[in-house]
Amino acid sequence: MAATLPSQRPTWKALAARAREVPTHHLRTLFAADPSRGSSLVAEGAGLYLDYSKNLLDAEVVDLLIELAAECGVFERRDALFAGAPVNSTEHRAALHSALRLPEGTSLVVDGVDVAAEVHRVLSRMRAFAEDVREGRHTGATGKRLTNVVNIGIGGSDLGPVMAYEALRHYSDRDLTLRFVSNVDGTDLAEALRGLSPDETLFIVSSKTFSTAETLTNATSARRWLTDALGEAAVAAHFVAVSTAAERVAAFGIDPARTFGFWDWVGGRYSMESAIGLSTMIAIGPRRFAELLAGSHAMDRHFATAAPRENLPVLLGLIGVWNRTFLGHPAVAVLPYDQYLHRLPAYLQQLTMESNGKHVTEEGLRVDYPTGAIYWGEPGTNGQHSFYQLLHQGTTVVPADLIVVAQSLNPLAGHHDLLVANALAQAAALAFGRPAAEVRAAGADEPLVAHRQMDGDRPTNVIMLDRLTPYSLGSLVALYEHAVFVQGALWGIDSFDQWGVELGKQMAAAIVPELTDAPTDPERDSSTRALIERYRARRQP
Ligand code: G6Q
Repeated sequence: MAATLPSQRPTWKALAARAREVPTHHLRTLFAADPSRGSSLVAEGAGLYLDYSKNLLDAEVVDLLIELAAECGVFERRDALFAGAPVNSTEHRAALHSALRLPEGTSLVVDGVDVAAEVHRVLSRMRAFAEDVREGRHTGATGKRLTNVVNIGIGGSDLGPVMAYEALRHYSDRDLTLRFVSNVDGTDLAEALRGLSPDETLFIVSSKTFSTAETLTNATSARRWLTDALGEAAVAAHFVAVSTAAERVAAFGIDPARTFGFWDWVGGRYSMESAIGLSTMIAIGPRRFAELLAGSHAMDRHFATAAPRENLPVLLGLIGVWNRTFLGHPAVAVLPYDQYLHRLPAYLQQLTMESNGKHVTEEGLRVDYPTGAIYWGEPGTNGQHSFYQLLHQGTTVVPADLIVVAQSLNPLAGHHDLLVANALAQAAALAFGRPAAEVRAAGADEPLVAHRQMDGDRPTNVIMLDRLTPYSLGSLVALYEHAVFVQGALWGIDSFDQWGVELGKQMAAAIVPELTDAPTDPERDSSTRALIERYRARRQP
């Protein structure tokens, strides 16, 4: 049977028809017509609560979205994902991040290999090393305790570890200093090393392929910084690697006994719970790291087994499709009301946009509907004092996910109620707005009524955690991983490849020699040529 787009399906067309009716409703009228929305359009699982009632949909639309997902094979694909089938079809690989958090003693055999056993072998080596560092048994070349840990990696080998370290700082060993270097801009490494003493510094070079230009350049400079102070022999005690490419690691000079492996079935942006999480484990300790894995595993089980109407990743994913594809909203704002989650928007930017920013289906058909939304954000309440103006009154509707934590880890008198009140108020203000009549009734001067009136009807999800713990963070991360999967599966795209990032990398490699003495490629466009010439004229010797 020839491949077709999901947009050809009658259920898709029924949803498109429902979307055309949306402008005739308002969240005010939807809530007035069904006062139970706030308790019926909600779901709970793996320690998280999702209130999706303030979206422009009703139970019937949710049912249609679930029907469409079923017709598009989303639930079969979910089962294939967990079973280790090659769901990353363009790279012929499984995407088995869920196997990283299988409990010890379980088994999952893929292509004759028990991947769960492999995972626990590596976890046990990570545990031993992390404990040695935390307890000062693994010392530097001069015998000093290694109290500074610098993770060098980029993209998936950086964003997860940074986000997790920041999110779980409360649980981290405060005697340790953790720093993260990703940008090939020398400033990143220079600033990360400022104030650190080489004899107390451990470098973790995190690179799945161990061929990423930025990471190898940073690792080489870090190595020089260390050996200039302590000599070549110090590399063995001060450098470890996390990679699937053992030979390249050895060629760089890192001891294979200090190399922590993972597998090609772990995608970069899905790798924070593999050995790529070594910095996280050193910071919070193996027991807390196990809780992180347990939280993700609980969400995996929830995704695999809960009925679609009660299934958080299914609901969050389908609401994303409704807002992006059927209502046409181009972006999603991620608004964590927890300072510890301040890097979550950056982390989710990669997870969502690198996974679902695709314009062809797995069969290579050009889609005729919008796919992956632009994810961005900042922690509340900071965002409220900057860009929320556009969220409330701008001409682009930006649906938002507000993440609220019930119990503060730093309960200073008066702070947390104010924080939570702001989150709840913003979600309600975005939904219900402020009609002109209300503004007038409040005594506003007539010329200001139009300025002070707010349309509302801005969709939001509220995700509530009881407390930010390794477990709830694991659950939250897996929620988004699987919501992204649901969207990609419905759109018919491969959420696990990233071909779009190749071209720029290749072109940069070709431009490098032209920035010094190689002649400029005459085929280059006039803009790039002129910029190269301008740079060469100003370049530092
Ligand atoms: C993630 C991407 C990408 C990758 C980096 C780093 O899904 O593939 O962000 O993580 O390019 O790659 P290495 O870990 O191989 O250095």
